[in-house]
Amino acid sequence: EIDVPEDHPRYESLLTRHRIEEGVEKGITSKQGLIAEGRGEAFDYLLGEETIPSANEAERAAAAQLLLADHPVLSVNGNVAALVAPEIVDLAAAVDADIEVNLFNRTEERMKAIADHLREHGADEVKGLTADGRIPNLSHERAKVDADGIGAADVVVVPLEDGDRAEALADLGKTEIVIDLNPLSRSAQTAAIPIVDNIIRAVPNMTEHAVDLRETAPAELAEIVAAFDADAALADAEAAIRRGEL
Ligand code: PTJ
Repeated sequence: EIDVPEDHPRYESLLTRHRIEEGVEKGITSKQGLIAEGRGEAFDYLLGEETIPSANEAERAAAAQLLLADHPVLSVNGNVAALVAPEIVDLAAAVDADIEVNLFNRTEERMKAIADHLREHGADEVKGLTADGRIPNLSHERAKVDADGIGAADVVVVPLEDGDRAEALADLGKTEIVIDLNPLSRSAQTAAIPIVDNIIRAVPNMTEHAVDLRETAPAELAEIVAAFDADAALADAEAAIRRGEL
């Protein structure tokens, strides 16, 4: 389906780009999603297109936080669905989380296309279409959530999220795990656990950590979460980007 030479030095980056293009063609990803992808790629290039150690720590802390949660929800938008649909399904299974489609530019067509796409990749229940809950302090379309999904969640994973929505969710008292390659974005700055890594590496690595930590006692999981320092992780990612060692 995708014609990218595997020996190309930037194989993964080209593959990602093709997936986003395909997402737009299938009505999953918004046109703005193409711009967001380009922005992400620039940061990823400067990070050496690899998971830096502080991001790996964040992914481990996020896995611990998700295992401790009473009602974790993974939020999926048009970019996330195009890039990591099967990996999101695996993570949800590993930490027993709900999956909810939650769009910045919400249209019923895209909501449905993404829910169908997730189901095709193994999700049995996809939330977001009921939209009987609201996030306060956001305009109508952007505020819609499922009352028994993100509305009732204690921990939410919001990848590639807009800053306003990330702040509004944090104001609601939800513990936020943000995946965003820009350590200076408001979403990353708002997060309890910011993960500065490409979502295509971050999600499978979170699942691996969750599988490793599955038998770990809650007190020990809580220690892993408490030992994580969000400000230090953001500063470390920013320093890595500024050094730009390639
Ligand atoms: O599908 P929708 O309607 O919900 O819209 C989704 C987008 C992503 C278009 C929307 O949320 C948006 O406009 O987001 P922003 O404000 O462009 O923010 C996206 C952030 O994600 C930016 O900081 C990018 O650097 C970052 N980003 C882009 N691609 C990746 C990424 N972070 C991690 N992995 C990526 N592959």
